[in-house]
Amino acid sequence: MSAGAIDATLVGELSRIVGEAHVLTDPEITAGYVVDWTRRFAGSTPLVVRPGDTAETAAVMSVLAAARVAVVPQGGNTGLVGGSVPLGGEAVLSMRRLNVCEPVDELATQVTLGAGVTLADAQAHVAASDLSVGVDLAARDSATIGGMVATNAGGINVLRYGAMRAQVVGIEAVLADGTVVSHLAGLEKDNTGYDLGSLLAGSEGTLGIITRVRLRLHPTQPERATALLAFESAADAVRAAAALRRSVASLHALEAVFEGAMALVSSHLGLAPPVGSLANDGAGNSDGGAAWLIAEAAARTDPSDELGTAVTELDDLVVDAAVALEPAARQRLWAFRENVTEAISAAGIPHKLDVTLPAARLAEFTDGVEAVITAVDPEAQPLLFGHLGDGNVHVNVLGPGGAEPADEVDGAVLRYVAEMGGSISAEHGIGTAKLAELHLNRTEAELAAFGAIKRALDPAGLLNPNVLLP
Ligand code: FAD
Ligand code: 2HG
Ligand code: ZN
Repeated sequence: MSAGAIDATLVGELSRIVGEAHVLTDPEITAGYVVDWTRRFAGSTPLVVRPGDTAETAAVMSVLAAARVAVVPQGGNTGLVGGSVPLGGEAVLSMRRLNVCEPVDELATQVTLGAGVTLADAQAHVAASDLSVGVDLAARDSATIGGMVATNAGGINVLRYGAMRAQVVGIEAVLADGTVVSHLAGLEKDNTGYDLGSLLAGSEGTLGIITRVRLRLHPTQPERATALLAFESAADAVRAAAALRRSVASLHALEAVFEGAMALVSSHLGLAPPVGSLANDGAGNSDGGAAWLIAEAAARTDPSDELGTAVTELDDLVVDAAVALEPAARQRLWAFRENVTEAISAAGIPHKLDVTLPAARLAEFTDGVEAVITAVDPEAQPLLFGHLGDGNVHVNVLGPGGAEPADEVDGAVLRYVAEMGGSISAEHGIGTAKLAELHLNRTEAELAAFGAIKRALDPAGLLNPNVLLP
């Protein structure tokens, strides 16, 4: 259905809508659109179309729908579950040219952004009004607002502001047949029926093409204090995280890096962790080698006393701590968390299992998951880190020499998560990577409801057909 229907007439029709320069068919040029960020998922496409606005997106979709061409919407292509690349030979609809930042609505503290605006550009745009976007993540220079809504992205500030869905106060999208649905008034109270913004958030390109998003904004919190804390056990880190969440009202981020991931990122950066020591440093130290937490407080007035007091009250739980206030010093601490994904990618092609555990099972999980993995693939190397404040652990698994681990590792870890009452996808989505395991978290009745919604909005199944829905 996808490749066969594309001929010169169709390419001509699309070129008339978006301009010849924005219909790409040369495999050398389309190559950048078919492999995902991790390099684990690679497909092929006969066609990449790059519309410039909503009207062009709608016209392109009606042409593709009439020709029954399946489509993968793509933003920054930083997604980590294989959902943004054409694994079944689909056309790619690249949304990056929809990059208009409309003026900040200072009275409503909201802004309307094109789907292709990068998070970094959105952050810079609203910072001029002393406001900030509620979601922040390390892929900010490439990840787009449309992609972030489509995945309901989480990131480092979820414990304060919620994930992307919680930021959306209005949405505009193009449906599979080219119809535009637009609801961008951004009224905080608006009970006039189904909330399409909520439905499209987390829909991973399967229900509609997001073209514009209206986001709620938050007052900037310019005064910051950041602590890096080392622990001898995962259980101590989990207990400390719970205590910090209760005692630090200005808590802005609460992140974790476990031993294997800390060893890898330290070696990638060429720096030893500023506190605690790595068990494999050859020195035989035991002063905190199991887990590290980064706790950041942010407020309009200096939050360092609040954070400092809370850290002191952790007492014997913490083996060692460093606190930084100046941006450069804080960034030096953050480097050990923000660069983990890049360090893993430099080491090989991981399987990424992004999961949430109930607080009561978190430490048991982080202690037990290595045995679950090595029982399936004895040579696999687990690397754990994540957003501990949200109960969200990123389990990355590398095979020997950086190769992929055995495929069975994924199912084993995700079953372990489900048995503990957790979620098999905390923030990255299901994509194609976790399709086979979705049933672990969703009942047959729920999956049937998903299917009914999909058929209602995309009866021909043209939007991202290899993603999310079994
Ligand atoms: P893409 O990767 O292009 O697409 C992702 C999905 O959204 C696909 O299914 C695609 O079809 C769909 N899509 C894209 N644009 C649209 C649109 N306009 N309309 C409809 N569907 C669309 N994620 C987190 O949640 N938290 C993190 O902390 C985090 N950190 C990251 C750090 C790094 C270094 C990297 C590489 C990734 C990280 N991610 C994180 C994952 C990724 O950045 C997010 O999933 C992000 O939301 C993807 O945005 P994108 O524009 O790159 O979307
Ligand atoms: C993060 O929190 C991202 O750094 C990426 O969600 C996680 O690489 C990963 O598995
Ligand atoms: Zn994350």
